[in-house]
Amino acid sequence: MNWDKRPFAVTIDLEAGVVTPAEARVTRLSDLEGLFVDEEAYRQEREKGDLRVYTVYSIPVPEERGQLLSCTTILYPGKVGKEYYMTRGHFHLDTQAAEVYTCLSGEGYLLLVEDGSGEAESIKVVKGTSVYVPARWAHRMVNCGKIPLVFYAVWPAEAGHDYERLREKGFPLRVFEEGERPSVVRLG
Ligand code: PAN
Ligand code: ZN
Repeated sequence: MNWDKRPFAVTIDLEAGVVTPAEARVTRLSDLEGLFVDEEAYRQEREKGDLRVYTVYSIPVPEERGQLLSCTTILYPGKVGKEYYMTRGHFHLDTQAAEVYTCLSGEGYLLLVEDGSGEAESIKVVKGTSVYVPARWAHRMVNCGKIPLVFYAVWPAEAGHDYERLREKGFPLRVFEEGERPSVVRLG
């Protein structure tokens, strides 16, 4: 990255979520093995092809104290069985690092779980909803709509992502389609 500590600007397409200039990273079904509850439905989806689940456009800055990372995420509409497409979700490695998620387009739920107590929350998001994610709360976005769910996130650059810890603990909340409507379900 060409970084000269000068102010800079990017352009965000608010509907599509595309950031220019930025680096895009695509996460596909094959990257999310073990994430969805219905393993048989996952296997069947994989046989159809390796569909995109989400694309992240990152705006890079040095991962140093005081810097802010930001990105858009385009979470495509889709389901594995009855479970809606979602991001992998993570804790931050830095237990003091919070984050803000702002929905630019689409609709869904942000699922959160607190590391110590295991307390869980679901927050409905639509265009314009901005959620403050406190430190120590794992976070995962779910698209319950028929169009891409686009959101913009900002967080401390040295936060780091701990996917493994969330995978081990499991996420207590899931969102399934029930009678053509989303239903937030607590597992276990
Ligand atoms: C977001 C997420 C992004 C993709 O930028 O990293 O939406 O989700 P996963 O990282 O869970 O795959 C963020 O929360 N950054 O901290
Ligand atoms: Zn995060």
